[in-house]
Amino acid sequence: MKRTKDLRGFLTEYERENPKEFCRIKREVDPEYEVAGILTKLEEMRKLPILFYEKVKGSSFPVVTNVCSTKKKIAASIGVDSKEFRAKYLAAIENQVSPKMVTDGPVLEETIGEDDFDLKDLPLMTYHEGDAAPYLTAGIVLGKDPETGQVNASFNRLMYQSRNKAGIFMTVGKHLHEMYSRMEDQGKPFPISISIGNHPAWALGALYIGPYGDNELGIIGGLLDSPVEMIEGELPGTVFPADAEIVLEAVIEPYVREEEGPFCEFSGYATGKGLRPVVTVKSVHLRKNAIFQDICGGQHREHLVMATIPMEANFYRTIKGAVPTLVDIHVPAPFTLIISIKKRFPGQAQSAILAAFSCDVYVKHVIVVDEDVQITNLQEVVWAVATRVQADRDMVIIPGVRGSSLDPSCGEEGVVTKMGIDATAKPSLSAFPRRNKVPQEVLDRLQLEKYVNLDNL
Ligand SMILES: Cc1cc2nc3c(=O)[nH]c(=O)nc-3n(C[C@H](O)[C@H](O)[C@H](O)COP(=O)(O)O)c2cc1C
Ligand SMILES: [Mn+2]
Repeated sequence: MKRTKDLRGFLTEYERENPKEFCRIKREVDPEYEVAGILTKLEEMRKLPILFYEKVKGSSFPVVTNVCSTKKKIAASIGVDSKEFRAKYLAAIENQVSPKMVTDGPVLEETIGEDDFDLKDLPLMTYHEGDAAPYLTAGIVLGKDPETGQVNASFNRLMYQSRNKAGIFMTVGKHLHEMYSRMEDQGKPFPISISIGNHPAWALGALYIGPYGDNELGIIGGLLDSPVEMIEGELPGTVFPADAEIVLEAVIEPYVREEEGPFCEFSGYATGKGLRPVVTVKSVHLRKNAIFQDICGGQHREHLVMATIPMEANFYRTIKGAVPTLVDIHVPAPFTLIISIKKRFPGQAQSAILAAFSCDVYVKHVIVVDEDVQITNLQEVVWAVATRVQADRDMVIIPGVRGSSLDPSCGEEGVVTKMGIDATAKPSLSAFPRRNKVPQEVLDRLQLEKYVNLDNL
C-alpha cells in the first residue's frame, strides 16, 4: 500500500481502515475546555479515537486531536506494526533520507500577509483550569543554526498574547533554545516557521533526541522512506514543509521577554509562569480547507505516548552502547526511567545509570533491575527495589544537574538532583535464592479439574 506523507492523507487512510478509532464530531464545541473535556471523558472510558471536530466555536477551521494517541496509530502511519516500530525508528536514524527543496506545494494554496491575520482566527485551545491563556501545542517549530544552516525541529508551546504575538517556551539545553541564544549573542532576530497539521512522522522527528546538529528532517525522510519536501519562506532563513496544513512564518526577537505560562503540563502540574521570549508572526500559509491539528496539553495519552516513543529509542541506543546486555527500557512517569539488564559484571547497573543521564536532560530518576523483572509491571519493579537494594550501597546521587524546569520540585529553575537506584541483585542474580516457582513439570502434569470443582469457585 502506498503511504501518504501528509496529515489529511493519513487521516483518510486511518478512518477507512479503522472506522471505530475515528470519531467525527458534528456538534459545535468550544475550544475553551470543551475540546479537552470530551477527550478527557473518553480517556476515562479508556477510549482513544482520533477526534475530528467539524465545528469549533469562533473559528472556521476543523480541529483534529489524538492523531498520535496510540502506538498503533503512529506505527500504522509509517507502515509497520507496534512490535516492529522501535526497530524502524532506530533504522531511520541510521538511514536518513535528506530533504528535498521545492518551490511550490499545497501549503502555498493561500497566503495571508502581515497585516491581515489574527492569531485568534486559529482555534487556540484552553485545556485546563490554570492555563494562562489559549495555547497552540501542536506547532512544529523549525529554526536554522546561524553558522551551519542546519534545520532543527521541535514542538514548543505557544501562548496567545495579541494579534500577531505569542509567548514561546524553549527548554534550556534543547536545540531551539541553543539556536535562539546563538542568534541573540549576535543581536539578531531568529527566523522560524511553525507548522501545524503534519503527518505523524513529523512528530517522531520533532521529538527525536540526539546531539545538536543531528538532522531531524533526514530522520523523518527515513521514517517515510522518501524525502520530505521543504519550501523556503519569504522571510529569509525560514523553511517549512510543503504539505503542512498551516504554516506561520515568524521571528523571535532578541532580548525581549514577556510573561508566559502557567500551563498544565505533562508533569501533571500547571508549571509556573516566567519571563520568556516572544514570537512575532509575519505571515500565514495554508491549504484549502486547512485542518488545525491539536495535541491536548497536560497528562493525556497522546502527549505521553508520542513523547515516550523517541525517548525510549534514544535511551535504548545510548544505554546499549554502555551495557551491551541491555534487555529493555520503560518510561513509566515523567522524568523516570526503568532499565533491565542482564548483568554480567559488577558496576554495569551504574554504567547504565550514567548512560541514561547522559542522553536526556529530562530524566531524573533511573531504576536498574535484572532481566527477571517485568519492567512494565511496577509492582515487580518495587519488589526488586525492596529486596535487592541497600540504600547506602546502591544509590547514585548527582546534585546540581540541568533537568526540566517543568519539574515543580526543582530548586533553581531547571536544576535538579539526579538519582539512580541499582536494584539488581548483588553480586549477581545467581547468588539469590530462586523466586517462588513450582517446578514446571508439576504445573504441566496437574490437571486442576481433577482436584478442584472449578464450577464452585
Ligand atoms: C505536544 C508537545 C509539546 C511540547 N512543548 C514543548 C515546549 O513548550 N518547550 C520545550 O522545550 N519542549 C516541548 N516539547 C518537547 C520537545 O519538542 C522535545 O524535547 C524535542 O525533542 C526537542 O527538540 P531538540 O532535541 O531538537 O531540541 C513538547 C513536546 C510535545 C509532544
Ligand atoms: Mn534537535
